[in-house]
Amino acid sequence: MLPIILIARAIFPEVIAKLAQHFEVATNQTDESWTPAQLIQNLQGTQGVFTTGGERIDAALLAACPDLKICANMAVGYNNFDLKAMTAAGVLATNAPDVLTETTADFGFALLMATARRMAEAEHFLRAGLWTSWRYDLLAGADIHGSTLGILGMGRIGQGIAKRGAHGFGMQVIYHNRSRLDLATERACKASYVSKEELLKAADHLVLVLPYSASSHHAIGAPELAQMKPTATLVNIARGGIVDDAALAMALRNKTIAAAGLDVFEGEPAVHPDLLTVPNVVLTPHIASATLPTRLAMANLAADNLIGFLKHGTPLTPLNPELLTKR
Ligand code: 8YV
Repeated sequence: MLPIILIARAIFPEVIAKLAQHFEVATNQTDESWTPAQLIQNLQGTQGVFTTGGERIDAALLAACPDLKICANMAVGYNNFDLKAMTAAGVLATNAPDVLTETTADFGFALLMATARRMAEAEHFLRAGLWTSWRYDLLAGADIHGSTLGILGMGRIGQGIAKRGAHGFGMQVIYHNRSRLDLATERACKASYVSKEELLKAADHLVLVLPYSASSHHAIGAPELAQMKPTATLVNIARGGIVDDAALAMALRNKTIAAAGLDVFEGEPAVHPDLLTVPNVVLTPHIASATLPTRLAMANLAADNLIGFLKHGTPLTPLNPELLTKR
């Protein structure tokens, strides 16, 4: 009998077809997010689940799904997984790193540029028919070339953004991270390690690329925003909850900082109503990894993790590999 797997949201038909060569595949035909209870119900009797980043896998779910052996996330971030509970329950977790690094770094840089150069505001202005004459400071923004790029969270995507800034735009790059990078990586990124306080004070453009956890919750709130330059740009492509969105909306309204670009939100897809009413913020619906080739590569990696583990015991990108040695 083939192992049974569940794909929790709609994904590429060719990836479903690939999985169907190895498993009995159940899918979420409606593509609506299931409630935890619905997810548990649909997981009964399944050995593997293909998750897309929004499905919470925690101790309660694991206790209710005793057949589950692997959860394969189609995302590099895995804050939807309670990894400790999964490891305790003997359930393997995998994510989808690397394949999205450059695409996501492209988007982070694009969002930085759109934000600093006020592109969304300018387009709304034009569409509203407000462009009636030239003015010396019309929608004037901040320079990117030659400015100081700050990066909070210097993993693969952070490094990709640093390289774009340093090599493409002559930016001075500073970063803060849980641990300092080795010298060769710092050199390749032309990046200098600074304290978080120094980063907040010195960055002209601050990009957040750190993982979400209890310790990064509201890493940027009112006290941190107050330390930034009034001319600064803040970009969040990491996770909702890293920024205190209510405090940010107030800081944007009061011009504590000049502008923000946000791809992720606390409680998304809901967006804090105050952010919708401030003009100096560019808002996008969590699309930093969204190019078709990259999303396909992410889906294939999640699928290959399911196949690798359930068929051969060798997943490609395990998050709790200690379970493999115990098998
Ligand atoms: C995903 C992401 O699209 O990989 C991540 O961590 O944030 C995005 O690339 C999102 O998690 C939904 O799958």
